[in-house]
Amino acid sequence: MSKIKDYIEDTIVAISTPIGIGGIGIVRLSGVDAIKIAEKLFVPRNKKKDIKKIPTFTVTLGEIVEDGIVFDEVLMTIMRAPKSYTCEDVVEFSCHGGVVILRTIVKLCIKHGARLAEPGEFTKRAFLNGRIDLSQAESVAQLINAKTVLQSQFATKSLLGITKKWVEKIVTKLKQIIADIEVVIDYPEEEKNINEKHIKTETVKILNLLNEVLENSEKLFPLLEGLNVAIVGKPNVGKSSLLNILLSYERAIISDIPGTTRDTISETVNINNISVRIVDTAGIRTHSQDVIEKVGMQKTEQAIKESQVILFVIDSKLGLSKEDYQVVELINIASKKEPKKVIVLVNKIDLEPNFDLSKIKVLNEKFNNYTDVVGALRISCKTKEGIKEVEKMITSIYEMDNNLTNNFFQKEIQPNFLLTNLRHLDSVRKAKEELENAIKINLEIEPELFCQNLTSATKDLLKITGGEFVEDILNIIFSKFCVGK
Ligand SMILES: Nc1nc2c(ncn2[C@@H]2O[C@H](COP(=O)(O)OP(=O)(O)OP(=O)(O)O)[C@@H](O)[C@H]2O)c(=O)[nH]1
Ligand SMILES: [Mg+2]
Repeated sequence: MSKIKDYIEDTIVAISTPIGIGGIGIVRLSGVDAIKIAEKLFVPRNKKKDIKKIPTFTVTLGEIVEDGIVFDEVLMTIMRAPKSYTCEDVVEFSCHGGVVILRTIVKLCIKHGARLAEPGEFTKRAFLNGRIDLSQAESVAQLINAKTVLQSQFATKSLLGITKKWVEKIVTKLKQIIADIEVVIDYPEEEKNINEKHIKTETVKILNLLNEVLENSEKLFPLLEGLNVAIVGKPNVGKSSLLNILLSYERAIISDIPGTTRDTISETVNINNISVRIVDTAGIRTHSQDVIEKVGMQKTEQAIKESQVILFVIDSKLGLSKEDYQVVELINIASKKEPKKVIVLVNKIDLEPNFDLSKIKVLNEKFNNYTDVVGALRISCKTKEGIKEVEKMITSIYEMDNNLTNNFFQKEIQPNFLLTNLRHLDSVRKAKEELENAIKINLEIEPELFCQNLTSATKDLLKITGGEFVEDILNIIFSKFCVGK
């Protein structure tokens, strides 16, 4: 611990807002010298104000001045220890949001004794100083990186301590059982018997709690992670046009020249609360001799392999051709490794308003058993006809795959508590194994072994909150943060 203590004796500084141009940008200082450093840089507009005496959580207008040069007009917020984000003295300068000005103010802070913060170091200090546990610290990163409303909601719950409380509840129960057995082991002269039935029942109850959370989390985890969707088809059918519509902005180049898209383009978008990664691919024409086009084709194949859902785009004006069957072939090959759901989209329906979907029924016979054609839709990327239906079909596949009902997104049927962090899931799985082994033990014969298993389970669970922490784990966790958080 001494290493950690030394480590938090210095004062850190970083730009806490994204690097770029914005209305405001925030420079954050934290540590024992934060206020002393602020005094050297900041001149309050009201010259009579003494920075040392400014009350906590108040905002003061002033300027950043060095050697008589005014660098910016800023608002300074002081949050005094221990009631601050890091539990240390924190000073935040809300500056004008320009890269040069923010970097200059950071440099001035460093000149006056601060050190540039490492990624996640403010949150790490909040953890090391005991304000939050490790699960809460990790949920800060999850919240910042959330791509869907649902992801952010679960991250917020964890940030507010739901994971911490769940772990504490289970650990208390485990410790109670361990204590009950140890009393008998330590004081055999009292001739108390171990109530094996009671202890096993209580252990099974805990095991059930772990199983319930694991089951819910494993079922819903993919939902939070999102879905991979590939748009495939022969050249010029409107794949890139579809990508742009689903993203609501002009991401890919569109042209009437076949072979416009040569590389794969992927973007993540929120469709009905599900995080969907959409990959636009190069139009498939397997006979091409062009080297770049051949590489593009390999990338298309790869994109199909990595997706659960394929949007197979066809041109209504041209109808089915040899090239469409080549697309089917490629999907079939990829499906053997992992089954695919295919939605056939007949595009450019504005040009062929009477297109009858029964015309493409023949496709069904061409797909192999691993490929599930879930539906066919008539769409137009020009008039946007049918696009809402495409989105609905993607969502419904997802909900069916995950045994979810349409009501999932209504709060009342969401499980109250989920583990949305792989590290936490792993710890619970390990704890579960320990308990499963424990209940097989004959308590009369091997009470110590039973206690050992329960103690290991406790340690596994405490790794979630950092009650049992290893510095390596800390370094891995916080290195994934952005600087300034
Ligand atoms: N009329 C009409 N034209 C469309 C529609 N969708 C796409 N187009 C046109 O079709 C042409 C090809 O569109 P893209 O989106 O570039 O097609 P692509 O499948 O990505 O083509 P490649 O990248 O070459 O494989 C462009 O001129 C589009 O404007 C549609 O629904 N109706
Ligand atoms: Mg394209």
